[in-house]
Amino acid sequence: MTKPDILQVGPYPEWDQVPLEESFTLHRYFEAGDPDAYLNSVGERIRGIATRGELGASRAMIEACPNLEVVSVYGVGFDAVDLEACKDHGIRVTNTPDVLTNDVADLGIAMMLAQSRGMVGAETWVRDGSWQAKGLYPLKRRVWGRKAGVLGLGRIGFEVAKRLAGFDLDIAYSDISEKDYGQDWTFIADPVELAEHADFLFVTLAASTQTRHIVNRQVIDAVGPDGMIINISRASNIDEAALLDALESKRLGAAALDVFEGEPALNPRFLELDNVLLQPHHASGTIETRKAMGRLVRDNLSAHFAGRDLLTPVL
Ligand code: 8YV
Repeated sequence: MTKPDILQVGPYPEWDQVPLEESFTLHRYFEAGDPDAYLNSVGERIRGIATRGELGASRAMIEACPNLEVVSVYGVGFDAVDLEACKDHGIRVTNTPDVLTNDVADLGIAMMLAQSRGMVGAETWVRDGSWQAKGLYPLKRRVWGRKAGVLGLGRIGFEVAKRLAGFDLDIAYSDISEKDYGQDWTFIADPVELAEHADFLFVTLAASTQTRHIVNRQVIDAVGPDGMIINISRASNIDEAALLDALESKRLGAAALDVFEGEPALNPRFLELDNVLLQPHHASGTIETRKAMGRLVRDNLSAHFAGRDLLTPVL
């Protein structure tokens, strides 16, 4: 049986690459010197696209593949896939929910702790001899017992809130509607009011055109000079220019960010700031989770081409 032709948009670890190649003929878009010319040359043959959350698939890419049937995303976020284009052409879309939820929540909590307690600076303080030369490291802010706001109580937001409860934080959340999880968490629909409540505002919503810049200047100012914004979702959920202004002027106390507009390039203004913790979009970046994500990408593709139900369909 001939293997279905798959356009591979970004690299995967070897443990995914090998089994993918056993089942499919892969066309490595990410290695093409001239991506448009490459797409023109292979487009006709492509029946599936294997992509990653942050890379997605544009309308131009989708429409360059007239025989495309399915897009399989290595990631829970599918905001970078042009879903309208997929609907227009009857193309299925899958993602990798659930398997990454706990790791993403863990990193959000770790970022809050690291930034609030100044762990990165404290590590440098030890390594560069400042401890011996200058004495005690400057005091930082407590985490336990303070107030948290979770913007988006989906799978990841829920796991973040569960963990925050372990630190005795007073937890409020915002979502489209109140959730009945039997927890003692306060529902505050309005993001500005949620931010007023929060010392730590976690941004955990799935990104879409509706959520673009939901964390705007007003929300940022409501978190305030004593507060911190932690983003483990997508950069587009925050007005990044407003965030930078607020961090620079200290109208916002701190931020801990795993995602950036235009990543992996990022606005150089971030690099000048001492009140921000920067992470390279690796909230799901553990060996265990990435293996589970890779398997789900393959299993969805295999299910589709075998005519079985998709495991985790988006469309
Ligand atoms: C991944 C992600 O870092 O799940 C998502 O939506 O953005 C992340 O888990 C990414 O997809 C890996 O390339």
